[in-house]
Amino acid sequence: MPAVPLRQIDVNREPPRSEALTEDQVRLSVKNGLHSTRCIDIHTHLYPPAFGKLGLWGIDELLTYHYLEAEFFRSSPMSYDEYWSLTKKQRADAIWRTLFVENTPISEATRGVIFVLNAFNLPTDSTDLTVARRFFREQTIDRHVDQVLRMSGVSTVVMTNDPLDPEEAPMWMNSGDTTATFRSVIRLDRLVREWSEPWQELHKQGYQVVNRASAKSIKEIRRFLAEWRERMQPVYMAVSLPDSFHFPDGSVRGMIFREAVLPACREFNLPLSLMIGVRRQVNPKIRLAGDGVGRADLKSVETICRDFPENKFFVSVLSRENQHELCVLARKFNNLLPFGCWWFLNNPSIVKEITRERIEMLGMSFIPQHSDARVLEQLIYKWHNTRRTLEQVLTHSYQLLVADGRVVTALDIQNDLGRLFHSNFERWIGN
Ligand code: FIX
Ligand code: ZN
Repeated sequence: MPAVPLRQIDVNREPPRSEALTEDQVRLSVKNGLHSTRCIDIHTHLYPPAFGKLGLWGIDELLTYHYLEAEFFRSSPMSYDEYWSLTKKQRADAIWRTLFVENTPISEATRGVIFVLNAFNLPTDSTDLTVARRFFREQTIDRHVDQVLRMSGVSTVVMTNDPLDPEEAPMWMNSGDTTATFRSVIRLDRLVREWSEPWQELHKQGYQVVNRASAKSIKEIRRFLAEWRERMQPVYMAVSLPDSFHFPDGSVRGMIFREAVLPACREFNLPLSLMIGVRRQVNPKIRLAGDGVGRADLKSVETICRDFPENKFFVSVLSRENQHELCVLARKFNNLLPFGCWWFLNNPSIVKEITRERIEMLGMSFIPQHSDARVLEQLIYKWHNTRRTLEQVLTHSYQLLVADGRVVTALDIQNDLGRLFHSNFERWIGN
């Protein structure tokens, strides 16, 4: 069939929704669709204003983000100890001076701060932070949250909530309030990582557990999960796992997984998010910035998806080398939903590669990105960058389709973006 003829048309005019788009019109339609489709950010470390100081925002938090701290230590002669002895404000000043004044803010994370400052019409080439600090000081957090969500095109922020975190847990015990905009997730790292640590914390919360996966402990962990599910009303449960993760492996972690976590997820119809490949604290001296990456053996994911067909899984893997295998596994198991270009992968060059292979192998049956934002205003640059990369990748995919003889309409694009930005997730969590 001949390619659709390129009629002489006004490429700046988007045709009616159901009219065939030519290759030239596709980009405009993708661009408009991306900017008019608000997204659910399915994994962040953000909190609503009700959680007080747990919610990070403003220029000093933006600059002391652990991504920037890792880059700071590469360009500054300052020792780790000297940096950690500074106040938050002094650290932000040091990072601004080193990465933004003395050097060009050309990396993904430094350019992100520039984009945020520019989005608020703040100077991006000042030698100090006086003007920026005054601006953020003048903001009231509730209105500021609404404005940032609007600027980011984000409808819903999904949090990371740790029922064993000594700072966060009491907030849920007392009031803890999720809103339609901020949805909660039960994060299980402490529970499943090394059982020798958390069982005392569960004991403190009144659960009769012992330092082994006894039948009584498993029963009490189920009660713990049920009570925290009632308290938090999570949209899913989540756990990050090392590159060395294997299942089954005869460990206490494996027992807790099989006997407590997976049955609880089925009982409450909650997906389980597996985030695999992080090597925690490869350099403890740089604290949160000290985590690394390792290629995981995804045969464990294959086993879990096959052995627990009633469970639904979000899966994100941290190693670039695992991405293609994850796509193949998603083709084998329809209870596996790949999501995001996590952490060290959230760079345009890699996001482009990952998203293209996902479209080529999975169509639109995946979730392209999450921000992993730790500081509120990061949503602005992280989702700007995601939309910019998706515009290139999606335009190319639709243009190939048009060239190969299938009509593409604005409605097709709108439906596809709806899947990528929210309805794949909504369907998975049972909305
Ligand atoms: O395990 C996680 O949720 C990771 O995303 C974090 O530990 C990590 O520090 C991060 O924020 C990456 O973007
Ligand atoms: Zn995260």
